[in-house]
Amino acid sequence: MEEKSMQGNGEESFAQCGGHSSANLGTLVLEAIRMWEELQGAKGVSSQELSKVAELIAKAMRSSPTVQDRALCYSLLANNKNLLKSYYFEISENNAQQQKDCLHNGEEISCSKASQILDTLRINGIAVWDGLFLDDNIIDEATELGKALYDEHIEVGYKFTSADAHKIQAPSQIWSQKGKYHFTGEPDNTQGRYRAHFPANGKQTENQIVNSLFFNPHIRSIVKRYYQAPVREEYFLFETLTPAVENQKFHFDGLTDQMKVMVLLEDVSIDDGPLIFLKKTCNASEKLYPHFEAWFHQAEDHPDTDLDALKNEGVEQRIVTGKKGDCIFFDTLSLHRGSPCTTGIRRNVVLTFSSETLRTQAIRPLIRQGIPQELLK
Ligand SMILES: O=C(O)CCC(=O)C(=O)O
Ligand SMILES: [Fe+2]
Repeated sequence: MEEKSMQGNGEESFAQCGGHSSANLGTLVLEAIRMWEELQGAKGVSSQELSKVAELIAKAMRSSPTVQDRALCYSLLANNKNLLKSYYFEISENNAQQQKDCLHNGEEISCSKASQILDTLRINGIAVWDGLFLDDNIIDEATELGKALYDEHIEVGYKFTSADAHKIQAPSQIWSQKGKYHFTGEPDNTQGRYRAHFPANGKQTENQIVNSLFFNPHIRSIVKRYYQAPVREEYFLFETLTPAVENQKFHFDGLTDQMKVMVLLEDVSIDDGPLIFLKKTCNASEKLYPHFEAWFHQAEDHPDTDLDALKNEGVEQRIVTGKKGDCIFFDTLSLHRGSPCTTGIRRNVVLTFSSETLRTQAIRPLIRQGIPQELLK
């Protein structure tokens, strides 16, 4: 980590804010800090003024900020609740605008069913393409592979659930004919949930079954049009859920734009641990803000969700049971949770896409884990 030494340049206030000289900071960040400090002298700060500062920070974060820029902006937002809230609404609004602006000149949608899925997805944050893979051999092939990976995990798992496993980097990283992947399962993951992860990072994996699902043109086209921004295949999961009692809390998966596409390999009934999703939670709102705030501070846990209050605002809960071959698209910046299998087993795969939206660009540099602790105030 390169860090230039502090120089006395008379910019006391910048040093107080982030402990760095202005020589290290981008112009937009300096402008934001200057404006923020001027506002501190004023009696009250209006919401327009807050969003002006937020806008400057967002612009700075989208233009290759240095680690000092990022640390300073993180600290500024983390220490000023009203500014953080304004930032949340600002970057969500930027995304909404980006989607509107691009809607008229996007690529062609593959078919009318895909258009329907896209419309529903925009309203609800979730849409199900029933039987997209019905009668497709790929489902049976993926099921066989998922079972083989689970069996392998159970063997490898015994080796790596000892106390020492946590000290080893990626303890269960495996290279085999099946490709490069790693497992998580008890006790690392929540109860009864086993996952084989295939990283893709925008490229084909070494496994052809994974690739033919992950690079399906209908799916990619829907995800790309949903965001109206570049999308990237991040990682692919084979999931096996076995009976458990633990319930997940409602959560977002992170702060950046991400879509998960769950393909059911077998029928999923209410006993098989279906996904639980809150429709119409894909847009920023006062009620969702506590979840954003918790993630921003990297809190240990998500806050409890006041379901009744959300329902009063038109939010509906969907318990996503379904049939083998169904394909469930969901925006992971909407509230959702896993539910435990009571008696059954759930087998499915999950395709995870990220998108380089204006929101993603404004928030990624501010993810706390990515900023050296010693630069944070
Ligand atoms: O497996 C599920 O039903 C949902 C788990 C979850 O929260 C996720 O995959 O993001
Ligand atoms: Fe999740």
